[in-house]
Amino acid sequence: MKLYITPGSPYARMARIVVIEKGLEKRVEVITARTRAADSPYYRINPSGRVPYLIRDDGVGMEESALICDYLDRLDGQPVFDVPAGGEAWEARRLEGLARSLLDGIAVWGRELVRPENERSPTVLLHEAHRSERLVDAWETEIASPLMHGALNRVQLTLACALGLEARIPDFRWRAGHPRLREWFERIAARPSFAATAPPANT
Ligand SMILES: N[C@@H](CCC(=O)N[C@@H](CS)C(=O)NCC(=O)O)C(=O)O
Repeated sequence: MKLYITPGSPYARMARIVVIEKGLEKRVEVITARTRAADSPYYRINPSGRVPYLIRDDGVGMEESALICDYLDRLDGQPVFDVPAGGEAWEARRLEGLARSLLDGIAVWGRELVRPENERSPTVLLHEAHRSERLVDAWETEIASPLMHGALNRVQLTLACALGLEARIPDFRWRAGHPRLREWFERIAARPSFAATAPPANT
């Protein structure tokens, strides 16, 4: 299988972490794609031009981090990233939505910052900065949920990849005033799979 990524993408990072956590390094070749470039050869592989993108053993390609993570997690028939079923499933999905919301907002913020300075929108930058502040405040409380502790699951994976974008966005300084979230993040960030996939600073 082939997994197309970029080193700075938090969505691709989720899939890369699953590859490592599930010991799939020999089965999944990780390839750096050239995104956001006119006429990139990658567009002939994935028409959307986005990462992550997984080309399965049967040659079929698919995008969307959640789908790819689920697929990789299920290859051995023993998924570990699943959240509980039954009544707790709603709580898990609620928290997953909250983590996704932070991730999506910060991704928009980061995308704005890679544009040439004269093309950046101060309105978008401010909007996303404020959104992230509100969501990080909410997470300082929500992090107490039992779902955010114990075995790594896809809600934790999403939130950790969102918070990890501090490496690429200098103004995303979420740690101050959020001691519980900081402690939680540092525990997750110490895992070899997170350390091996840390995003480079935005240059
Ligand atoms: N909803 C998608 C988002 C993927 C996404 O936005 N990837 C960005 C990198 S963080 C990308 O490939 N951007 C390149 C482009 O927009 O052309 C997912 O969860 O996989």
